[in-house]
Amino acid sequence: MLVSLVNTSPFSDQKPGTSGLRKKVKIFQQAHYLENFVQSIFNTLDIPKGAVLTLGGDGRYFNTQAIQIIIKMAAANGFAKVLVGQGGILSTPAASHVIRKYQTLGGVILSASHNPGGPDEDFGIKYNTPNGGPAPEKITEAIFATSKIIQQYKLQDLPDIDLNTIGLVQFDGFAVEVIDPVRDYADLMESMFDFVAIRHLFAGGFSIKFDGMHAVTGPYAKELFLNRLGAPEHSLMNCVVSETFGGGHPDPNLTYAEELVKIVYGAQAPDFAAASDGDGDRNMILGKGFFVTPSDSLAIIAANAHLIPAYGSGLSGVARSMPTSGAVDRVATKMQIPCFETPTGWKFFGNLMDANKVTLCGEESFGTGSNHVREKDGLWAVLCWLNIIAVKKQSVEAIVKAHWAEYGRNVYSRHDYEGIPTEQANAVMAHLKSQFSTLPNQVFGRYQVAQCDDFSYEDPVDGSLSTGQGIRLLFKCGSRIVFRLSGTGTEGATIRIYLEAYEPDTEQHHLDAQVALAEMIKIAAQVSLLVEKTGRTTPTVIT
Ligand code: VG1
Ligand code: CO
Repeated sequence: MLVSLVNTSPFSDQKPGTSGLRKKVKIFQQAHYLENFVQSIFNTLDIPKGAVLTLGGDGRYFNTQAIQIIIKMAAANGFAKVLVGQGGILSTPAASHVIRKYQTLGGVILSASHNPGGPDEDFGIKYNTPNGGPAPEKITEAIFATSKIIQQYKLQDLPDIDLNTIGLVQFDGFAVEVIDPVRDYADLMESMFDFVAIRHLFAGGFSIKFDGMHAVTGPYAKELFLNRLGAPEHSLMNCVVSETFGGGHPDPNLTYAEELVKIVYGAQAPDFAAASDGDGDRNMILGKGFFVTPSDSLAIIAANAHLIPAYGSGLSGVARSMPTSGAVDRVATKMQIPCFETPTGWKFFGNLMDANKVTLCGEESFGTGSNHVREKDGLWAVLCWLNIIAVKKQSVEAIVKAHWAEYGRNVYSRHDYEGIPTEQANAVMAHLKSQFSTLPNQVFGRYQVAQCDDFSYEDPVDGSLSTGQGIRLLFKCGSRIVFRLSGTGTEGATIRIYLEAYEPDTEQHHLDAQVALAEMIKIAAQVSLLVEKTGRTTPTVIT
């Protein structure tokens, strides 16, 4: 069946952001809206005979309705088969693995990641390429361009699929296979880590608490931590997937994972705690009364990777997004391996991993991963830490402090100002840009500006150029302030301010990051005029 769109599409002014298209559910529910985007994806693909599509999402509201529509569209667009996770579930890293393992023609992943879910909240959709990673800019641009001119979409007249029953459903020239969303992923994890050592660790009384935040990792955590590693049941919390994520904000940070943070800083604190986000690609790592910044976590995993069986033969290189702290750079220097600095967003790591230039990569926004898939991977990061702890037999805090003593500490914090009217946010960025030539050499207390610019990146593999990736204020001592507009929010604009100061002196390592960065925080306000232009005096989220 061909459905013609009247006039131009309802989607024509919406550009997909760094992680696909994220909008309110109500927008996705408009007539033809989802269909337009999906058809635009399919139109940009060359779909050969026999092509298979991976399909799944994080279980949020509208997930299963969207899946039924996409299955009918895949059939009409010439796919031979769709692999869909049972219940419509596939975490983002598990989807990436399924695409790679079964060599499908990419996949469609339904998620708005860490954004809330529900009838009045967010939905999202993205296409991942056959390497398992998010589509690069040239493909998302092509999808966007197509969505503006598209006149019709194709839909096959098929009955809805029973997504709850594992097995093959066959039609004339088309099939849907409902697969176990957990097994392949759990097998991959078991092949990479020393499960025997982690099992012993748990058997010896080492306690953990994993917070699934009512999102997609629940079933994965059950299989890994309870069934395969023998942890007691009370090691898990919020591990039943809910369409509204329990009414919460499934973002594993100190603000939104409040329930877990309270436990970790309370009398009953476990030895280790972690949380993951809506679609399972982010992670937050905590010890007893101790928070590990994602930038430090990346550096520490890199420094100890040789203790993990999958990385026993070493790392080819590492990469971090530009706003991520330089902690991992110091590890790379010592290990004499390359370190790449990319723009924000996982898609930039894919080319480096495909070309075998990097093994590990990460972002300050609670994303860490490796070349085992082409997405960041929350549970993988948790297993990295557990494997390292099982070998080193030290607490999380002791491991971090020993790392700082050896490499110095990159004191780091991110301040988010969410829901700012777009014009005000743009005014702040414009004001910063107007000072590119005047800020260099200016002195602010003990900090002198070396350089001020907008970050751009030339991909070392395909030579493609990405500009406008964040305003950098670089100081002569190596400290930095970065200003960026979020590309994933759905309400107004979000300004992110990233602050970093290098501290070699171990005497200072006990300091709280906000205290250690107080002077930088003032400089950020002074140069951006954020308070004057937005009326905001405090960030909505501090990490
Ligand atoms: C945020 C993070 C970024 C991350 C992106 C997707 O983007 O800052 O580091 O890659 O979310 O994460 P932005 O543009 O809002 O700063 V998620 O867990 O989709 O998958
Ligand atoms: Co996510």
